[in-house]
Amino acid sequence: MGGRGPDRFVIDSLASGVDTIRDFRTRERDVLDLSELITDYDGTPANHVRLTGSGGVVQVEVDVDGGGNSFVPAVTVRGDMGLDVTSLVAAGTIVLT
Ligand SMILES: [Ca+2]
Ligand SMILES: [Ca+2]
Repeated sequence: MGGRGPDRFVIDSLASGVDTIRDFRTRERDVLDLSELITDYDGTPANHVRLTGSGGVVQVEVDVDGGGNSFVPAVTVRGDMGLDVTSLVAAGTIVLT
């Protein structure tokens, strides 16, 4: 999954288990698109996405209806994404809408 240059990783279902994205590179403008999962965006990125982990392995959890009260695992991202949800959404690296 993913190669040199920009890749767009679209997560469109939570039903098929948690996949792993390898080689996610923000400097290549790789994008993680979660918009198909978000049913009711509440305007606050951190209410919809929680990033945990470190060392280049990030667990991505999603709260599809916002509020930050019902996170479920969505995908694991290996690479250089980091953990700053607000900045990643502002930069367009993580797409919620
Ligand atoms: Ca890439
Ligand atoms: Ca919720």
